[in-house]
Amino acid sequence: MALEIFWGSGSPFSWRVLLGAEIKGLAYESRLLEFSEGHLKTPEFLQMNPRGRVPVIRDDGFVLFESLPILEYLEDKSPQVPLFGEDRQQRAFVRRLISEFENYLREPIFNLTLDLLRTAGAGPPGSVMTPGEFGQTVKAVRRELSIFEERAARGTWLVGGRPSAADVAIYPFVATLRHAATKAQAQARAIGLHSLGQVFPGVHRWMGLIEAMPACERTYPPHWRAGR
Ligand SMILES: N[C@@H](CCC(=O)N[C@@H](CS)C(=O)NCC(=O)O)C(=O)O
Repeated sequence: MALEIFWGSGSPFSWRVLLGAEIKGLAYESRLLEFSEGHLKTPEFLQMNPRGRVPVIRDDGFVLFESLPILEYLEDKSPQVPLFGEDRQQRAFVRRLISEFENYLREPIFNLTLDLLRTAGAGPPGSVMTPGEFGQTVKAVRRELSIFEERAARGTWLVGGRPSAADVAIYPFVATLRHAATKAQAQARAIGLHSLGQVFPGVHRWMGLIEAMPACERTYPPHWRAGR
């Protein structure tokens, strides 16, 4: 059985896996699940991932969830187009950038994204943050994006001369924040994140590199394309 990828539209964790598979040129069966239809909470899906979350892959009967281990699995399965660097130092650098993102930026950027979407009436169920939480989260996102801006300002891939797992792991979250900012324009303007290009020109240029890849076009969240 071919590699299957179970994913959700607009899920940055899922987007990581789709982007990785596309960049590697892997053949896969796309299994798009609908959050609102309860597809992630069916007994069949919960058997694959008891947390009821995407992404999940199934490869010849082997089931794996958690986006970053999935990227590592795809790398081992198909090392010809490397996502984790071409030598030991590049590999360490890719992992360091992912680790920094996971530890310092992923939570605040994702929480801010969800909050902007909820404010705009477009997010998943859940309550919006208190003003105090919101302020702290914005501060953390701006601080970490400023640090990331220094790396992105070179206008190249984050590591080496090709897209790596660092680009793949980070881009979907920044793109999802940008999308949320277009939905909640007044709030985004109030916190100075309405135009990433103005505030973080390096990040904006780096996003352009990724967006020029056919892999990005092919994995662009379908419900965004439909204007939702
Ligand atoms: N740590 C997981 C996070 C996966 C995750 O939170 N996915 C979200 C979509 S962005 C999900 O499936 N949420 C469904 C739910 O919580 O019911 C990963 O890296 O794959």
